[in-house]
Amino acid sequence: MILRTSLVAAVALMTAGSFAGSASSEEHVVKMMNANGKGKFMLFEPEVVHAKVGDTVKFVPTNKGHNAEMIPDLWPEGAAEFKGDLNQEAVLTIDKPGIYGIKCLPHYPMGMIGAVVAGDQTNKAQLESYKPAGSATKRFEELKAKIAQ
Ligand SMILES: [Cu+2]
Repeated sequence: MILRTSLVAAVALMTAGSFAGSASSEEHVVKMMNANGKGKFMLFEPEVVHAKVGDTVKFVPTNKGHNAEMIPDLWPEGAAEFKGDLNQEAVLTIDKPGIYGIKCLPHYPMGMIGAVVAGDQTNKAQLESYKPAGSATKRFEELKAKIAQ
């Protein structure tokens, strides 16, 4: 009798997660998703992150086909530019107070936008002047309500 034993090799990927930073700075995580199970498709979850200067926001490709990059018309003056690659994690460092508009390039016309708000909303006027594309308009109205909270 031959006993067949299938060995499953479990490979644990250990990530060295010790980011150098002050003890008070936080890392926020935003998922890039195809659906949230509540009738919303192509989204950042959460859509709005309330952070503080010095924090980081990590955008994680929970589903494929997404990226995270800056909305140039909704970006704090002097803040570093930000553009994540498709299907890749991208980490935004909050170096200035203000409102950071984020979009997924492929799904921007479907309304895949988000925002990070940190400290004083120095560029609040951009919330009024920014004109999103296509059906991003509806999402942007929701976004504004969440930014105001
Ligand atoms: Cu997307």
